[in-house]
Amino acid sequence: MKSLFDSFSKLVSKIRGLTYIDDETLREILREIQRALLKADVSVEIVYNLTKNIERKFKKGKIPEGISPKDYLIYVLYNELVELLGGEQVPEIDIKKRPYKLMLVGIEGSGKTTSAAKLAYYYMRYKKLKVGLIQTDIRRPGAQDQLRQLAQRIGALFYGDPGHHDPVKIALEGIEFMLSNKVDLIIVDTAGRHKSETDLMEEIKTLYSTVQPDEVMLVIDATEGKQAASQAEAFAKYVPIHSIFLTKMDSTARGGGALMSVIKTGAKIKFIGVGEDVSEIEVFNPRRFVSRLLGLGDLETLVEKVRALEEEEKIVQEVEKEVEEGKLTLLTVKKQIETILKLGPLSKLLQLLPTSMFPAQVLSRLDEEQMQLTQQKLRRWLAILQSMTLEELLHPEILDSSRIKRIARGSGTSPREVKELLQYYNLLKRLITEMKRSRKRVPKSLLKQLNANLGELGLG
Ligand SMILES: Nc1nc2c(ncn2[C@@H]2O[C@H](COP(=O)(O)OP(=O)(O)O)[C@@H](O)[C@H]2O)c(=O)[nH]1
Ligand SMILES: [Mg+2]
Repeated sequence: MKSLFDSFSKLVSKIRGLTYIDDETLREILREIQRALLKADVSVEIVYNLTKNIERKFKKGKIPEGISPKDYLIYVLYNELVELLGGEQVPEIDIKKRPYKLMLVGIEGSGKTTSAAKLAYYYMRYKKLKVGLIQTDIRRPGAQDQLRQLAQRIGALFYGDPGHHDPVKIALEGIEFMLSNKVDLIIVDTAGRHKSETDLMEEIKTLYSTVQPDEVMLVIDATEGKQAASQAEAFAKYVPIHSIFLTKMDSTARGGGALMSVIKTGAKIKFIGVGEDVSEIEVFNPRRFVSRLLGLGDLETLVEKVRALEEEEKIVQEVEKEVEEGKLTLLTVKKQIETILKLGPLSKLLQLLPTSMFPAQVLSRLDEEQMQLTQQKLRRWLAILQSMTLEELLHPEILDSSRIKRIARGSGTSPREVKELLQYYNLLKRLITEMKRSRKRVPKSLLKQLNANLGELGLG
């Protein structure tokens, strides 16, 4: 895994060091991305599609103002990698049902027994659950002792029996034992070796119907690289696979390929193993993983910023369109305020406002303190707008005094404030109509009125 991290962080510093990005440098960067991924055993098809997408999105995408092309390229790369690794969604880790039965399956040596202990450790330590471990593997010499000792180390309950010749009996007795001990989470470890694959799969199937687990987690060794997917597919033929635990991400360069191939089958990776110790378990979070992969502490900030700016661009266009058509609804005002609040004072905010809300000459005089006041005011206005129904947002003329009272109550403001917002909105609409009619400058008288209004907000 290290080498993938190394090559990507090198790549990112290289992009950051570029003075410009032309077709030639872009091609070179894309080639390097390909090399890094192929080295990590990512399939040729995935690599090809990924770099094609990056190229297309970088060339076609409108780079938001205030973002440099190289930052935008990093952003596109980040987005594509996150997508490949399962998207924004973080796997559901919390256990809702008590007791919850989790059964681990996988071939011998994949890391089942180690991962069983890691899971117990994780849920005990971070979710404060009472956890029990059951060892049904009677084939691998030492498997019973291995899990017993691990359980002892972390303080989990254990059930197993080295003298037994029937895994199903161990499972039944084990569950009985865990239930009488009021365990929240029961983890059942299974064997991974048999005379033949069919024998193994038959045993797992029988155990599955005996244990009736709430979740079957397949344990796969990341050193398998892109072959990992075929294991997931093979097991899925016999038992439902609800989630994946990918082990040995620390000890292989092929982790990237393993991750991506497994995700492509539609399986959900929940945890990764990053070392031999019981504590070396991580929840698999695509965004966090990619941030680390690209070696950027400030990546999330960059991503948030580009996203907010893209969102802003959409709203600016919406406002412009409504202005163009001579109408402006409160719904758009609401979206605008939401975006402004999200972006904070660092952004294009100051240029966004004058397009419809505040005259530029007022805003150019805004200082820190006034900015704070504006934000406070906008937050209260947003609360008001959030208390309105869609119909009210689209047709503010229906707002009578009883509706205004309701909205004020719902937003924790006063009817006076609601009216103030409506006044402001009406003024804005007039301003827009005037601008449209005159196609010239805003009439002085109107501007004066607006300024006075803003003065009350601490903006004048
Ligand atoms: N480096 C590393 N080794 C691991 C990890 N998980 C398991 N192992 C090792 O893989 C080997 C097989 O593990 P084991 O749990 O016995 O596999 P099982 O046969 O599926 O039960 C052991 O030497 C473990 O220490 C991991 O995340 N990282
Ligand atoms: Mg084992």
